[in-house]
Amino acid sequence: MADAGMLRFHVPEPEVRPGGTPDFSNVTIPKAGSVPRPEIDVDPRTIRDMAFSIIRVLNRAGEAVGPWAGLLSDQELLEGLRHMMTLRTFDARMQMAQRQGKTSFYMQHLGEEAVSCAFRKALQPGDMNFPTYRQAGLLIADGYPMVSMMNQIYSNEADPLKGRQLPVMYSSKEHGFFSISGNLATQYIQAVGWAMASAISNDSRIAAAWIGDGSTAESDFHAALVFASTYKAPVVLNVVNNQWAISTFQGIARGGSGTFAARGLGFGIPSLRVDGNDYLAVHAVAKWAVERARRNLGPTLVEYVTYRVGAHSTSDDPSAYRPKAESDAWPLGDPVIRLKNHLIHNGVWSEDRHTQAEAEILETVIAAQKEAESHGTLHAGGKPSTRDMFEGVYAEMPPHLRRQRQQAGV
Ligand SMILES: Cc1ncc(C[n+]2csc(CCOP(=O)(O)OP(=O)(O)O)c2C)c(N)n1
Ligand SMILES: [Mg+2]
Repeated sequence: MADAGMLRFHVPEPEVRPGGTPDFSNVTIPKAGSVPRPEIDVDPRTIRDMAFSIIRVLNRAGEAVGPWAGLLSDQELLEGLRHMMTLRTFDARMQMAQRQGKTSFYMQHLGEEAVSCAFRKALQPGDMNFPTYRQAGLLIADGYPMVSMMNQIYSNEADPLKGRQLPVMYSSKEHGFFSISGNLATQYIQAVGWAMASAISNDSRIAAAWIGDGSTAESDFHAALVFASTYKAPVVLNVVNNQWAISTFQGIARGGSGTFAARGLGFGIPSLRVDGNDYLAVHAVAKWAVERARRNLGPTLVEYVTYRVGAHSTSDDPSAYRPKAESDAWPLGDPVIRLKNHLIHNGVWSEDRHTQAEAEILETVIAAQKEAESHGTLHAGGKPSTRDMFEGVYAEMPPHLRRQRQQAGV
């Protein structure tokens, strides 16, 4: 009681700072296969503890174990591995292209590839994602052309978005990928609204909302949960906890709730945590949540526990705020290596085939890059036409825009 009368301001601090030894001993990792798989119409009140555990399928020996295993064939898993490897190679090439001045900006997915690649395979055509900038795997795993993604990154003459969006802010209605907004969390509430509209019109399509750990501090996140809970919107509420929000550690946005998944409990929303570096676990949990939405059972909140291995973006230097070797100490491993080891364990893959696949994928990505660069890069070659600036906003161009277009002489 010595402090009575003197208030102290509390600011959560990360365990370790640059120069220190990485320490994740506070992250409790349940054994693979140990978390039960409830029926999809389970009473949310009976599974509250799932918001504090981690659903895992792949164990250290590369085996798929427990009640969430067994949904995907070896063929589907091989395809999943290829998607994650493609995203990783795509990232490496585009990161390099930014350093070469071919684009102004890029954001990598290193370490988080399983989240978006595996989630996409749980959806049906017509379902709509409201992604952040760190879910390009949704497009890769759905077969969206890499050339189109690169054209967007280069803002060249073939950019489907005609230079109007920041690089990596793709958009494709056909591939269920809503235009990305740089204003974080705004799309969470839009996803819920889209899902409500789908239910109102007795459609069968569901929505997937996406947000990072840091952005859950925005009020839009909480407003979205109110609407999703009240109207039982057919939506999967995804929170990607990659431990960092640029230089801010996840403890700031999480506050006192213990986990991000626990945020859903106050809204009566079933809330699960899953090993975000385990392709099989991500897919199985996504399937469970998608099925609930499709069967009118309402929203599910899913927290993906993962780690952002790379910098936040090409404008960031993580050595200023976290130990360099922190990603090596991350206890959930690397999603590509874990799925590779599982497929080797299943006898359908080998180190040699993996090396060969890496070379093939690199060749494919480089070919796409060459094609994209033939349409221009940031400072060279073709650009979107100035005329495009006036198009695509109004169904009928208002007179003032027509006048401005004439003045521009295009
Ligand atoms: C409303 C809003 N506030 C701040 C920013 C600047 N900003 C861009 S990314 C970012 C960090 C987001 O972290 P998180 O939500 O954890 O996603 P991650 O980058 O880790 O995937 C911030 C603060 C923004 N774009 N929009
Ligand atoms: Mg984050």
